[in-house]
Amino acid sequence: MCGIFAYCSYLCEKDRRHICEVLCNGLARLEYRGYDSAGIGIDGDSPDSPTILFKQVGKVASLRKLISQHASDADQSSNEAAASDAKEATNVGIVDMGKTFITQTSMAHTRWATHGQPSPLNCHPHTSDKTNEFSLVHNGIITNYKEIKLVLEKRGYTFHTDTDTEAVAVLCKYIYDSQPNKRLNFTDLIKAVIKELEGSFAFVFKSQHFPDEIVAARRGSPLLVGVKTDRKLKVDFVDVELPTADTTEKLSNDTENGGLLTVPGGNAEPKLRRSQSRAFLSEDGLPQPIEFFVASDASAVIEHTKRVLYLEDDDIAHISEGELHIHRLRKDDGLSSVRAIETLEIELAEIMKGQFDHFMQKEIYEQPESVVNTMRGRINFDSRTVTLGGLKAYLPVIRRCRRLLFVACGTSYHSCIAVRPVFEELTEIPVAVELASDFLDRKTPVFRDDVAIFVSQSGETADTILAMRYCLERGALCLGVVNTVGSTLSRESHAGIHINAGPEIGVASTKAYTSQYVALVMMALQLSDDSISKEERRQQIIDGLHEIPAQIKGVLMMDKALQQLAKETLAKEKSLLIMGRGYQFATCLEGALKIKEVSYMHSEGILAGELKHGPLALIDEHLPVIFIMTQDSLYPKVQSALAQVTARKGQPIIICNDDDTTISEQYRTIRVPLTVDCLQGLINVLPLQLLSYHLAIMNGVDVDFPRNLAKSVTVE
Ligand code: G6Q
Ligand code: GLU
Repeated sequence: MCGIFAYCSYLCEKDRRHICEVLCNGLARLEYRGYDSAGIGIDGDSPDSPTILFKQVGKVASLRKLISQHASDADQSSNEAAASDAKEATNVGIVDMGKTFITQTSMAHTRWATHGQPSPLNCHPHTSDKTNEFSLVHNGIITNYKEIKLVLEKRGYTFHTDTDTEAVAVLCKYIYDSQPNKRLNFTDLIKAVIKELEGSFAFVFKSQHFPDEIVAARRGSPLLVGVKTDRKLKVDFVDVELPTADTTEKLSNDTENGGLLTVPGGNAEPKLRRSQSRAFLSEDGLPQPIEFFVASDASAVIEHTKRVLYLEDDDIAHISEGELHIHRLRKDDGLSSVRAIETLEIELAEIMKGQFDHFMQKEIYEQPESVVNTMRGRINFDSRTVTLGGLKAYLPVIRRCRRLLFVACGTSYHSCIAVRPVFEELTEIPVAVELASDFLDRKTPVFRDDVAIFVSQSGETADTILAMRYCLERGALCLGVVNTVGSTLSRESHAGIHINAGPEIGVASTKAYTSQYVALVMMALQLSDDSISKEERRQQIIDGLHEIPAQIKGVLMMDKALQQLAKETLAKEKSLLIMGRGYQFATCLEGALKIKEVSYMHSEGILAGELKHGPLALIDEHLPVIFIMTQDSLYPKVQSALAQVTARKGQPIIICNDDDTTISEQYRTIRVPLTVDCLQGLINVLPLQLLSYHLAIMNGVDVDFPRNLAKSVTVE
């Protein structure tokens, strides 16, 4: 769901070309989050000249082209092209890319449209007016934007785009214009703006009235701040500066004004300023060169710095004069009074494609390593013990709980379905698996003796976060199983585990699925390590996990054969059924989702036990069906389902074990190694991941940027 990137440099001389390069590179790292259009906003030639905007539909490459066409040293033809640009693509003609800035603030955005078609006009940054008094980039949805627009239109303000975001830009101007003595500082102005907003957001604001400053704010969408300086920071945290009065009330609706917003008197500075951001004070007290990078996630920052600070909901970050200040809307909301400056553990190489053509391909191939990383330090294969540090303190509570409630979306939901049987078997606790959106729609009853487990690769999925907050309010113990360190889910849950799969950039989740699967199996093993009756089964599963990385490697060597199979049997098809049952039902759902989301071919995962209850009507000699028929206690039942399909001239492709001799030669098979029944899904999903990848390529799909999707759905 969209990418935000802002770059502030203080006392570091940078030319415009470098600034644009940093912004576009930052966007390129975030492109997997949303990519129907992109834009940047940079300083004009003088402090009071309008912010320069470049906005373009398509991916970041199209934006780079637009910028280069406007560069002062561009060739004549491209300058002519620049001159003919639609006016909304940029507000300038030719730009001197050689101009340098000692201090500057700039912003960038890659969009996943929610309100208003992708177009240069609807692209961010959005502005308050033609002179760009206020400009901003936004991630999320402002749910009360229509009411705000209506009020502002009554006050004579005009709008030019179809987006919700523009209402916030104009609201900035309205509040600035309306304050009696223009004394609001930038932070207080943005506080006044945010108090009027409903919905989810991450913002970065810039203004002509506050040159060389930016304000960033978040509620429900992630934002972090990277810090780059040659100096050692005095302390590794930033104090949170609390307001003197509680400023949470919305602006009163002034009835004399016909129910329009009224504006606070505007205390230029909060009476009590907690500190001067001790982290950025230099030894000699003199200002020091420093750079800040505000981004939706760490992948945009890692090439510049590993020192980052994660903003919490309702934090307002103000960057000015080489300092970062963190403010809050509310006086005492129980959050920590400091924000730690942490050190990122990811490496730049982890967010590069390396020798692979796509991130999805790279991440499929990373799975032998990523599952090892998930188990590293947590499973001792000699003593056959499992230790999940993040859960240790909560094991007794979890073992006594009334119900284990798994809540997730998409692929993460499938990983919960995959482990439901083994959780029930090993813990003997009732297990419910819920899709976050439906769980909230139903207002599902939740109790204090429930344990809710939220599984999310990004840790930022709005539906899953809202479900967790729903459970937190009802007193359930809330655990997170997350891949992204520092994400909202990992920070707001009581405890949990990181799956340590490394950054997953491809929109279609692959290595996160197998790592979530492994992490959840480890959780079930840990919860049952007090049960003598389960000991033998636990050891069988732990021994099975030990072999999984090598077995995954073996299946990946079938890639070429699977590519051929895709080409010969599926490439031209319009629909595909994937059938299985028991432990393999999740595999069917996950395989179908992969094929849908990257190859755009309709695909449906079907519980083989349901075949006779309707889906059998679909079967004929034309419709391709993949059967998952690996060895487990349900093999005979899947066999009878297969017989029903072949009796109706179905032409199944069968995923079976290497040594299975019962399969008739007339059917195509995909042979995979045998492992423990509850782990077999880790192996069986791989051919489906590879098939979906190859089908997508054959269909000419941009695999890492499938249409209409984004990597992290941070809106409901
Ligand atoms: C699957 C997609 C998508 C994803 C969900 C949940 O390939 O990436 O279905 O699994 O949107 O995302 P999180 O796991 O980040 O919550
Ligand atoms: N709702 C805003 C828009 O549609 C922001 C979308 C996004 O997060 O990219 O422009």
